[in-house]
Amino acid sequence: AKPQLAVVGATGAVGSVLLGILSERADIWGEIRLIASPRSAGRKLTVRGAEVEVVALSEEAFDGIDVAMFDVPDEVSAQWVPVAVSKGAVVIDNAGTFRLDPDVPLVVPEVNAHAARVRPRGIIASPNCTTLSMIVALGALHAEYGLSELIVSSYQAVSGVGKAGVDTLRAQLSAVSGTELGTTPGDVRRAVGDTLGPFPAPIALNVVPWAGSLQEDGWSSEELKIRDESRKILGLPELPVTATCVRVPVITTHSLTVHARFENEVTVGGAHEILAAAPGVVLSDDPAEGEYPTPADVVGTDPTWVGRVRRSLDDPRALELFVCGDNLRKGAALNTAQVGELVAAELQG
Ligand code: 2RA
Repeated sequence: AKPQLAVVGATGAVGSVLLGILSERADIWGEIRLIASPRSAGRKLTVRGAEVEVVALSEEAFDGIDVAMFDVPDEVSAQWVPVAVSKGAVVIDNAGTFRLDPDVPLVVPEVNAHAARVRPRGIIASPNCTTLSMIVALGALHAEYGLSELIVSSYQAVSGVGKAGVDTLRAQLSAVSGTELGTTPGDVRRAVGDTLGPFPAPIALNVVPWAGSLQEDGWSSEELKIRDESRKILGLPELPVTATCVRVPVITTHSLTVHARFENEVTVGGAHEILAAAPGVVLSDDPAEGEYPTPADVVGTDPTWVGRVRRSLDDPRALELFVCGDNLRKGAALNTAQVGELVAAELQG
């Protein structure tokens, strides 16, 4: 029999994208049960072309479920993932709660699919969207050249903080459009007034060097996630990683500049070959023709897009890259769906 799937957080930003992805991909699931907070119970959502009624999160909601995909805040995941596991489900969790637990594999199918089979707690974690937006390309380069250091800067879209982020950018854009703002200190800030929403500074006509919460010594949670998660996924616990995370006025699709240093000398031609052949990666790198990825072109697509591949001028072992990935698709929902497919194949095999 086909495995029974539950989607927990079906009505959220990532949940909605996940229902679309489950409808597009091979139909490997028996029932797809939609679960959300009691306040969303009773709503009807479309999945695989049919309307399905959302049920409230409860212990009974997991009856008969083989695989549960969670797209909920950390505290909801901490409370309910163990419940789903106790009811016999394998959980694929998108929250930060279990990602660094040594008994929970952190899986990106193109990079470390093998890790999904060893899950002592019955949980598989899916990485943060910023890590996911670059790691498929880096995994391919690492497999060939051996990664020895990573320095990245992110250019993160506002949908990374959910609907409030998107609503805030849209409201601020209408407050500044058709004006002469952006020419004197504070003029944009005054125009957007108290509509900063989830951001610490105006996000329209601006870039903000901050994403996530404040951690020790001035680092942001988002920067530490890139470091910790990349190390775990690549199996390089000592890898030197430095990240600076920046929010930009883009709705969806995170971008990163990457300085990647390797054990061995690299060439642009070699890197092009590896990236062009890597599953889940699209190489778009012809600057003479104005060809490189941008969020406006990448949004809504599945792969990790890579361009601006250069060998570092002062280091024959290092590459510079520009990478874009849709933070709601590969950055969240798609990776969850792909991990689910690995588990389903295993349960049926
Ligand atoms: C962000 N990566 O973009 C985060 C969401 N987990 O804010």
